[in-house]
Amino acid sequence: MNIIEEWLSEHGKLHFSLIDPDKQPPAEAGKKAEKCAKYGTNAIMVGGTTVSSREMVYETVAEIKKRVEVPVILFPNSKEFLVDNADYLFFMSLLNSSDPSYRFYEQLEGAVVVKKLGIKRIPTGYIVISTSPIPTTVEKKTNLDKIGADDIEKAVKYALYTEYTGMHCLYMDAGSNPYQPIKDEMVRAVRENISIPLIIGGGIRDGITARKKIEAGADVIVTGTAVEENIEVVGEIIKEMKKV
Ligand code: 1GP
Repeated sequence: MNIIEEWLSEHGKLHFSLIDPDKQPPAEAGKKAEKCAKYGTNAIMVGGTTVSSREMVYETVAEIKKRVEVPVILFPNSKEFLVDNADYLFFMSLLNSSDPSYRFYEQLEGAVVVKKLGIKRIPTGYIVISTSPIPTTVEKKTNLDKIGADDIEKAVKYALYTEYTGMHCLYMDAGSNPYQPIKDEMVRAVRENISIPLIIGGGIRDGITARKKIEAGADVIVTGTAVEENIEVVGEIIKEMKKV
């Protein structure tokens, strides 16, 4: 069993809270993490597409670790911002990037850094689904082999590739604060085709939406914007997820 599978067997479906170190001072990030942990979140993810300071990542992780016991997982946008005080790292490839640096070269160079830091890796296939008429930050930053909101066949193809290359989980993301989350039909089709843990994020802003993703087959729900803008919603999401 990989670590995500272990957590799933221990806790049931999981909720991860994403904190962007660029959005608030480290001490405030620590307080947000503490609130999310009280609501029952299972891990704090630290990262974001626009992270720009290694020191901020380090300090943010340090403040979070002072206040919570749940694991802290780095969600990196570059090898430049890796730190050794988090518990885990999503060692991930943006599989549907048509830019090889996000798919391969950052990871190639990053591997040596990860070895040096000694941080535990969670090999992750990451795919971005384009659900919005206006591109999200991640879509603006990278050239994608676009997977549209209804492009189920293509999403399944990438999901199968992820499983067949030995990744420990698949993270399907609609990007931060998109027009709409990934559709339930897409989650269901992917779930029917793969057996590795399925992480779904992007645009999940209320309990019912989160529950529907779980019912469709998601194993982990990630919320970021809700943590930043309306943290009480995290409690509602976790409560609703537990009903499944
Ligand atoms: C983005 O999946 C995360 O990478 C979170 O998205 O900010 O829309 O919750 P939101």
